[in-house]
Amino acid sequence: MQLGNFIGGKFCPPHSGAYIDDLNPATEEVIVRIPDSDGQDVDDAVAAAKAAFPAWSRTPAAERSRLLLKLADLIEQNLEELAQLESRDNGKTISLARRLDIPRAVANFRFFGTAILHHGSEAHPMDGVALNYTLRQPLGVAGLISPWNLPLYLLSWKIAPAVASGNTCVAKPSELTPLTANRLAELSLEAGIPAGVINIVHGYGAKAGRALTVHDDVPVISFTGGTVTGAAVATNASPRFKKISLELGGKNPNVIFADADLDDAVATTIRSSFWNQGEICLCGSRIFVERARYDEFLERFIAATKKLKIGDPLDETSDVGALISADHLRKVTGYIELAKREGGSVVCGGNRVDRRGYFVEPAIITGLGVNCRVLQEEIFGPVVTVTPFDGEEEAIAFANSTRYGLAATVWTRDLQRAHRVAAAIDSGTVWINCWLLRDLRVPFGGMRESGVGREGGFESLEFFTETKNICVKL
Ligand code: TXE
Repeated sequence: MQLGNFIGGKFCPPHSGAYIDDLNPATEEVIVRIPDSDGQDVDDAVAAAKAAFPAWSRTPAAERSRLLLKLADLIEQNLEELAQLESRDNGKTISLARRLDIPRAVANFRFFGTAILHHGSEAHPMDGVALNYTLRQPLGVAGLISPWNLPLYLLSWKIAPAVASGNTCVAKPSELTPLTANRLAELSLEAGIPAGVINIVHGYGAKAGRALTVHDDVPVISFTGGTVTGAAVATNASPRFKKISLELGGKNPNVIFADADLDDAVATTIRSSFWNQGEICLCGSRIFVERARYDEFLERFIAATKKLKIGDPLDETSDVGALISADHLRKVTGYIELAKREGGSVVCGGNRVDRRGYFVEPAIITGLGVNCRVLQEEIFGPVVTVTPFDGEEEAIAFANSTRYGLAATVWTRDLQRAHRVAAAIDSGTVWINCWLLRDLRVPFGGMRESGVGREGGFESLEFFTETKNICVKL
């Protein structure tokens, strides 16, 4: 079976006639073939989006809202099918796809589909001399590049605000996980979203993705993916003075003080370490535990990790599924080997599972210093390190010892310390005694090499619009 690009409301083959195999990472079998699109296909998609822009940008917000809410309803009605597609395409467990990925895509469309109704402009009267007001206008064709780890969740995080605020878009989903993007295209037609408002071009990042980032008719790029790729996107888009948002990698610290509620800290840390096989940019991968409770935490954490069931992602009872690809499996297991060479001990898991598919046991590593590569580089798999610390100052220094700054978690029952430490950690998000709770109204993004720009809430609507100051003499 072959998928097409979704351009101007129609599914079209790529100009080159070339296709890419899309594999199921749990079985290594080809599920479908997707277009290996090039610049010509991107040109077509951008032209379709550009043609749809004048009418869509003039469509009343209430009507745009109605269509996006209809799309949200359709995603919800097809939740089970979408969860199955996501699980087969990505290797994630069906239970997580059902609980996290697809409901969050519904929430994204509902949130931005209603936020647009409440988003206004500001006026600044100049003491009877003049009146300034700020007009917000959509930018045109938005280029949206998304990764494979939360395919529909992150694609909808971009499409929903872009389109809600009156832009049209060309989305380039990851070549590793095209299935739910394709289904979203079909549902957008069913919802009645006009042809050309949402366009989807499949293919490799270096070809189709790059063509989008350098396209003269695409004034805004929203990218989520790895830091190295983010740098390439910035290099290509910046000389063209595009508006760019980059949501990149992380090496998130999880700081557990001795006074923490350890039952909760262990249970939550299991999720923050191994949900989605550790393939969530917000997963905590460096766990720091105050020395007085280090042994106790480690023992309980290892025991809980050993109870996780690794297996067929479509099995309701599986806790850990397959990694996304053979390349990624090599990367992840390479870091487990590196940990040993750096002097660490793999105290739990870390072996490839003896079955077809890209499965690796969740791994816990101890005995490494904060400057080792394993604690510095993003692994993006089910691999965490556990390190003891002494006192608040050292905890903060350890947390801040990487080039990243995406998310952090702090566990303590001391209210003042919780706030002090949260403020001192260089991170776009800090969770206190919890993980992954997200109110869609809050700004989201990373510091340092975890990214540039903030999305979420009205900030996303602002990102996808340009302000114009209009000054009227009174
Ligand atoms: O993602 P890429 P990859 C991290 C994680 C992972 C590493 C690499 O550490 O191991 O990144 O993953 C498109 N111009 N994260 O290689 O390359 C690509 O086709 C324009 C963190 O799988 O970042 C895909 O659609 N686009 C992360 C998207 O960029 C390009 C999520 C992301 O792919 C491009 C995923 C180019 N030159 C990986 N090259 C997170 N922060 O959530 C690639 N792409």
